[in-house]
Amino acid sequence: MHRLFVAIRPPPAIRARLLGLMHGIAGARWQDDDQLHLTLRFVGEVDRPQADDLADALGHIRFSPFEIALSGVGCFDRKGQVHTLWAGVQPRDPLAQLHRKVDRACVRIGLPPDNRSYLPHITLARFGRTAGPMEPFMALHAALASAPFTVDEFALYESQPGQTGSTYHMIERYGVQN
Ligand code: 2AM
Repeated sequence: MHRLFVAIRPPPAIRARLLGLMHGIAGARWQDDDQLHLTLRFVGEVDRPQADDLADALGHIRFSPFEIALSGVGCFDRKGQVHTLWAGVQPRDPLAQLHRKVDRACVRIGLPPDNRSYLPHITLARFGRTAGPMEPFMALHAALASAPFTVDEFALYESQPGQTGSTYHMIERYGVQN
């Protein structure tokens, strides 16, 4: 089985900016450069034929290039415990549109639709039980902003669990086609 997701890889200057933020929270497992991405659609475990079908279906997606920029930081928590720290992006609309197109491609090949609300983000760190206080970091970076960057491609990735977090391998890249 293959654990897949569809994501946008931020350009080097944006990744460098994010890597520069990564300090100041005890217990944070900061992402490294290779791991930085903005998920459009988490696919989950699929078998080889489904992975091939999905790779094909994604090739039929048409979209126009658009611009986004970093915008603020946020957390995901479960039962009052933060597990993910992320950087936000704006505007979210063109990402939500692309998310829907990717979701339709998934449905077309027989996967269930993703009915969860889509909140585009770039994960910066993950936490176990021992997360230090987040407030100073959140306050410092609440107004995080960047120059806009163009999104003109996305890619299908495979996630492989490892001892220092997951390793992501690009399977296929999809550009803007007119
Ligand atoms: P996260 O960074 O917020 O955890 C690969 O795992 C990518 O798919 C990550 O960006 C992850 O988001 C995202 N993702 C979305 N839903 C997921 C799920 N149910 N399990 C694992 N990853 C998920």
